[in-house]
Amino acid sequence: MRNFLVVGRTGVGKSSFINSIVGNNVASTSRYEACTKFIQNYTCRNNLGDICIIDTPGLAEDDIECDRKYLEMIKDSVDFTKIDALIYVSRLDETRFRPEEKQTIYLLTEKLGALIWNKAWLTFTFAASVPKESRHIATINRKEQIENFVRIVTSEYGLNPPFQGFKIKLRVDNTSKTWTSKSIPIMSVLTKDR
Ligand SMILES: Nc1nc2c(ncn2[C@@H]2O[C@H](COP(=O)(O)OP(=O)(O)OP(=O)(O)O)[C@@H](O)[C@H]2O)c(=O)[nH]1
Ligand SMILES: [Mg+2]
Repeated sequence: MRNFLVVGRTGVGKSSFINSIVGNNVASTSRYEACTKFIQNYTCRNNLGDICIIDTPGLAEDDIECDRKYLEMIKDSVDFTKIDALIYVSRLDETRFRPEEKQTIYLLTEKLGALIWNKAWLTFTFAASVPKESRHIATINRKEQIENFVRIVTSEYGLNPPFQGFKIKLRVDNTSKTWTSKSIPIMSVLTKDR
């Protein structure tokens, strides 16, 4: 069984991403308000393997104390020695590197420790909201923004060797059944031994 911890700002599509993987609407989602308030585990079994995927409350929802409370909840209920990857979710269709995103990366590092980024994957959601012709460049730009910032923050926390970048990058659109990143079945990525 491989275990994944899904984190990111509120509304970026963490729960929707989990629903896409599990194939059912197991996790509640909301268009208009911050939705997930507790840590929730979802298991998924199919012929490609078993996974457990952990949904978490979105960060940068309200004030920083609310984020710290959510991160304490994650720390208390997740066994980090059993986590195969931290899946950091962000929207592909944003162009500016927002202060909320920076705050989220800061707080994740402060509360969960810089080492967590060594086993981090990056998932971009809302990919279909970016015109097809600009999707590739948008992916490169957003990935660099995020990776550069993670590198800066983790170096402040003394991560050595420095952050090497995300191990796996996925680009998806949760409203469409076809994965935009080369239509790779997501389960094959999540269950593959690496
Ligand atoms: N177009 C599009 N909409 C999406 C995508 N992913 C999620 N959404 C929509 O965005 C809204 C928020 O999605 P959620 O899955 O609830 O987001 P979340 O990150 O779990 O939010 P919190 O639980 O508040 O942290 C919902 O209306 C989803 O239908 C996507 O890839 N493309
Ligand atoms: Mg959610």
